[in-house]
Amino acid sequence: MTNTPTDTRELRFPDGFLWGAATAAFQIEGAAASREPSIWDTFCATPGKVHGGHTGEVAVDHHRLWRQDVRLMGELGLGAYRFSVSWPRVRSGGIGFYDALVDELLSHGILPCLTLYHWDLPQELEAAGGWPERETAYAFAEYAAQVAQVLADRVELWTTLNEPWCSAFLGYASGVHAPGRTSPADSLRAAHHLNLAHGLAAAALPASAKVGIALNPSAVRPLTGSAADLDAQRRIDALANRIFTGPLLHGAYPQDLLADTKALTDWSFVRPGDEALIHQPLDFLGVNYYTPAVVSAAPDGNGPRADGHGATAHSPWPAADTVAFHQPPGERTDMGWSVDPTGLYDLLMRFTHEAPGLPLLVTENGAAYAPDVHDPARIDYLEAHLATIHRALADGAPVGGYFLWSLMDNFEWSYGYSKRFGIVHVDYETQARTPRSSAHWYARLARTGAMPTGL
Ligand code: IFM
Repeated sequence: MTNTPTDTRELRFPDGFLWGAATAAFQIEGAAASREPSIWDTFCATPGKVHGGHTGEVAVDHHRLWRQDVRLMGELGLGAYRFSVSWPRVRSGGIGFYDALVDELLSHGILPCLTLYHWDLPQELEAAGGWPERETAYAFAEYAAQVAQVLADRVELWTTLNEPWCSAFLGYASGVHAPGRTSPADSLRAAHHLNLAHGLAAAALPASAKVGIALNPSAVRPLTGSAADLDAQRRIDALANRIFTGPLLHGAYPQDLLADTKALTDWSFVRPGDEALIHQPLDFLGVNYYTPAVVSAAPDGNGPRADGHGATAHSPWPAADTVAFHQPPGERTDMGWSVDPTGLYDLLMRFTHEAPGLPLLVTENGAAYAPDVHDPARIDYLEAHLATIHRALADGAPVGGYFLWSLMDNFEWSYGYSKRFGIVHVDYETQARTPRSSAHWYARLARTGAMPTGL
C-alpha cells in the first residue's frame, strides 16, 4: 500500500510500550435516560444535524454490557483502555459506573486511562453560555476534582480534554458538531476557555495523577512552496496547533495568531495570568492522528469545505477564508481521509523537538472501513502507522504507547452509525460483538510487542 515502509515484519516495540484501545462515553454508553442531557443529545434531536437522525440513546449499550466488553479487552490482550467519563452522568450521581469499570479493568490487568471530557458538555452549561463563557472552565475544574476524589486512588493516567480543536471550531464555528453554533469569534473564546479548563483541572488533580491532554494536531502541508501557500500553512498551523500548544507548552498564545484574528476579537477574554495557568506541567502529550491536511492560498477559499470535517457552509477556520484545502491523491478510508502515516511521523518528531523530554502517547489512531468482519485494509492502515511510530521511536521520539481508535464500532458524531472505526464489529440490532481480523492482528501485536507477520 502507499506509504508503507518496506518491511514491517521484523519490528519490535520497546518493553513496557502500552498497547491500548480507545472509546468515548457518548459514542458507546447509551443509557441516556439515566443521566442529564448533553449538548450531543440536543444536537441529535435537531433535524438534519446527524445522519439518519441517529442518537446516543442506546449507542452500543456499553452501560449495560461493560463487563462483557472488559472481558473482551482482556481476551484481546490489551494492556490499557482509554475511556471517557460522561460529565452529565457524574452530575446525575452516576460516577459509580466508572468506579466499577475501573475495578473491572484492573482485575483484568488492564491499565485505565481516563479522559475527563470527550465533547459531551452538560446541556445546562451550554444554556448558560457554553465554552465561550469563562465560567464553564471553572465548572470543569470542579468536576475534575469530583471525579478524582473517587477514582484517583486507582487511575494513574488522566487526560483532561479530547481534541479541544473539535469542541471549539466544529462546535462553535462550523457548527457540524454540537452545540452547532456558527460564530467564529465565539469559537476563539471557546478555544481559550478549553485551554483554561485544562489548566485549572490539571492543577486540581492530585499529585499522584499523571496528567496530559489529547490534541488532534494537524500535519499541515503547503500545496506548493510558494510564499502564499507557505503563509496559508502558517495560518492553519496557528489555528489548528499553536492555539493550543502555544499556551500549553510555552505559556503564551502565538503573536501571529492574535494578529491573524484581530478583525474578529481583541482577545481581551485572555486575562492576566491565564496563559501561566494553562502552562501546567504535563506528564505526557496525547497525539490523535488520522490524516494530514494540504492547504494553499486561494483568494476566495474553495467553497464547500474539503478539509474532512463535514460539509458545511461555515468554515471551522476563523479568519482563514483565503485558505483552500486539498485532498491528496491516493488511498482513502471510508471517511474520505487520505491514508498517509508520514503526517504522524512529522507530528511526533515536531513535539519531540518542541518539548524535549515530554513523553508522547498516540491517544487515537485508526480508520473507518466497510462493516465486514474481514478487514485487511484496516490492518494495512494500522501496520503502516505503527511502522511510522517505530521509525519515530528509532529517531528519538519518546512515544510510550498507542491507543487504537476504536475498540468497537460506535456513534461517529454527525455521521451517526454509518461509519465504523471498530476492530470489533457491532451488530446494532442485537449488540453482538465480533472481533474483526484487525482485532486478532492487534491482539498478537499487544501480546508479543512485535509486528505480526500476517494472518
Ligand atoms: O470518533 C472520533 C473520536 O471521537 C475523536 N477523534 C476522531 C474519531 C474519528 O472521527
